Amino acid sequence: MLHRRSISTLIALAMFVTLFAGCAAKTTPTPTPSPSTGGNTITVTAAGMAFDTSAITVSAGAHVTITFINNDSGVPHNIAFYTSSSAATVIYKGARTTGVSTVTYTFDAPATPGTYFFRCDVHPSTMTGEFIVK
Ligand SMILES: [Cu+2]
Repeated sequence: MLHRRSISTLIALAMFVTLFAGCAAKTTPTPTPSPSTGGNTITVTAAGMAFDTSAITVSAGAHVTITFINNDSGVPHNIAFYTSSSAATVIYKGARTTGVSTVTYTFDAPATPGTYFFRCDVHPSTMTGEFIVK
């Protein structure tokens, strides 16, 4: 009698654990990747004469799509990518857009991983950042 009861208790416990585990698995949140790190579809905003990010990260050789939002009314901005901060060699130069406006830039990332450079060509001393290719 006691033996039979402990078996049914075990079964009930096993069912409870299975049910609980199933529930826990369902409610575990899936981590969503940050749009500005790792993804090849990126949104960058310019506002108050500044970019909202100091680093844009993409995969080597990836087809990159950047949605560029210029929230500075009446002010032209762009994003231009160069091999270094000397801005001598262009990787991709996004068209200037006067705010408030949104443009989409598409280009292929360098095939060689490294830390490159981006800036706004209109404000090259203040609006700059690292273009990281992994
Ligand atoms: Cu600018």
